[in-house]
Amino acid sequence: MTNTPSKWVRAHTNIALIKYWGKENDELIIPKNNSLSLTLDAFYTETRVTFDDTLEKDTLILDGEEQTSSILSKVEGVLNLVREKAGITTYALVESKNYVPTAAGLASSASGLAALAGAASQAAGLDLSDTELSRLARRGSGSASRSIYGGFAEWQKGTNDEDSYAVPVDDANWDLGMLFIVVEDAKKDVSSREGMRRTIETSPFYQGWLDTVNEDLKAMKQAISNQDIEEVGKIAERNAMKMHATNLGANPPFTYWSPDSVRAMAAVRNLREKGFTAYFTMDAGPNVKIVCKQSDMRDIKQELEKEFDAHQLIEARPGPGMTILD
Ligand code: 2P0
Repeated sequence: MTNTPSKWVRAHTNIALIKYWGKENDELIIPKNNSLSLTLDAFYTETRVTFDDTLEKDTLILDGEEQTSSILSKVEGVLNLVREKAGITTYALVESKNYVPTAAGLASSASGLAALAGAASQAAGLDLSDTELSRLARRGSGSASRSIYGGFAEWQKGTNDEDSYAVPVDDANWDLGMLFIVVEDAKKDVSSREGMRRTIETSPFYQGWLDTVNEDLKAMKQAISNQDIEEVGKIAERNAMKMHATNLGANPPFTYWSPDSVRAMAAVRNLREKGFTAYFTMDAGPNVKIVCKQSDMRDIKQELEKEFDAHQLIEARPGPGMTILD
């Protein structure tokens, strides 16, 4: 089993419509609240892993370049869990390719850590269930737990390492799309890890988030079962705004919004005035993602091209769960 590469494993990124914001347990990555996401077709990572007894350290090659940053420590965390479970003592070579439209700045730990969980467990000869894969991916990055599944997935927070994992909710095989407005970020980043931690510790608004997120989740699941895109978008937008409001209340305060993010949000409101079903969500960065109808995406793009460059606009549709490639 060792010294033989795994097959390539592909996992797609996901965007949360009910956000994960805050950890109950930092080490195990147990979240404070359940979250719910849509896995997308447009962005994904392919990874293979080789446990190799000639290596002197874990090595991550991403798009042809060796990585040494925080992403390597997340990768090592997942590799350690796999080694422990399989009784392997050698280091691993992790080869990864990110399929993200050029210049989009959308590299995602969700697809990366989910693909790693699949490839590393396979390289180690472990035959894990989807639930076990979701738990393993979660230990690399919380949002990765949801990328095991296609369509809508809910990460059920649970209370410990065993019962905190994602479950599939709906395959999203309906007229739903997501249009990305990719905007420039001039500011220095606050990582989502640091942002969550600071918000929990210092923001008086964080309790308001916790007090209301379950209502949003319940309403979102109802809207999904009704295939009601208008309602899905409305709930996603207000949930995202609440998450971002907690950050403004932190000490020191911070925001992921750039001036162009605000311009993009105004453009989405403008789309609504023109009669489109269009709502936005935002994550730990300045890009704005529009929840809309797939069948409207072309027209919406045309409208937005009056204000943004065509290369800033990227179309995405619901995507599949993790797959092993032949
Ligand atoms: C989400 N985000 O639900 C939320 C919304 C960003 C904003 O999950 O610390 O990279 O590795 O568990 O998963 C980004 O955080 O954080 C994220 P860790 P992760 O998608």
